[in-house]
Amino acid sequence: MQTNIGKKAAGEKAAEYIKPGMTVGLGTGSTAYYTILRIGELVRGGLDIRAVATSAQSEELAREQGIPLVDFDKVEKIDIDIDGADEADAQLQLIKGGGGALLREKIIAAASKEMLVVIDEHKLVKHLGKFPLPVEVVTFGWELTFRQLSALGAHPVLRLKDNNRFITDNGNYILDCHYQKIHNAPALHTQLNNVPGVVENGLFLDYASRLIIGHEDGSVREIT
Ligand code: ABF
Repeated sequence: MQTNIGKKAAGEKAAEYIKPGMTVGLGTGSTAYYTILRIGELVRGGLDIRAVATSAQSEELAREQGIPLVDFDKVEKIDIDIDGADEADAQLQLIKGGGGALLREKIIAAASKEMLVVIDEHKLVKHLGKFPLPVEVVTFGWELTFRQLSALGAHPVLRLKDNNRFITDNGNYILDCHYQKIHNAPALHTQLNNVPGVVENGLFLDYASRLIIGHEDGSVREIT
């Protein structure tokens, strides 16, 4: 994978917030990838932490790096969750789920005292919505769910992978909804999650406590 300097800078910076004894949420995606590599270095250097992964992909990477993992059901609270995003605005509102892990990511984020979001500069937007909003739906009756989302103006598209239906770690489908611009994210979040068959959507509203933005020159700035 070609190194994205901004993602690497942001991902590694986030690891500086981890303290000994913490329980850490490990995000999914190509920016959180650098965080996990850095945490692996710190653990091998003696940092005593334990981690919960937001996806099978991140769990595998963490194991390879020697990061101690714990089952989420054995965890009371996560101290810091570090994850990527597909879009973020200056109010730290996010669209996530481009990697298909949004359900576990949101569960982990909700269980965390702090959520650090690591992005490169291209993810910072004025208005959410240009990136299609991922919506996770159960496979049972998904066509009806699709039609109901269409009737709400969501312009859903069933996500495919290698010409097959993409299946999440939880055995569900993803419908990517094309809004172009989201005007009232809280209202949309409620509307989507009230549609029978919808499990969760990729709007992460009021979860993030810190946005770490990496630039192509390797510099990093933060919004809290
Ligand atoms: C993950 O990070 C997903 O929710 C999101 O799709 C992904 C995208 O970020 P990156 O550009 O870092 O791969 O949390």
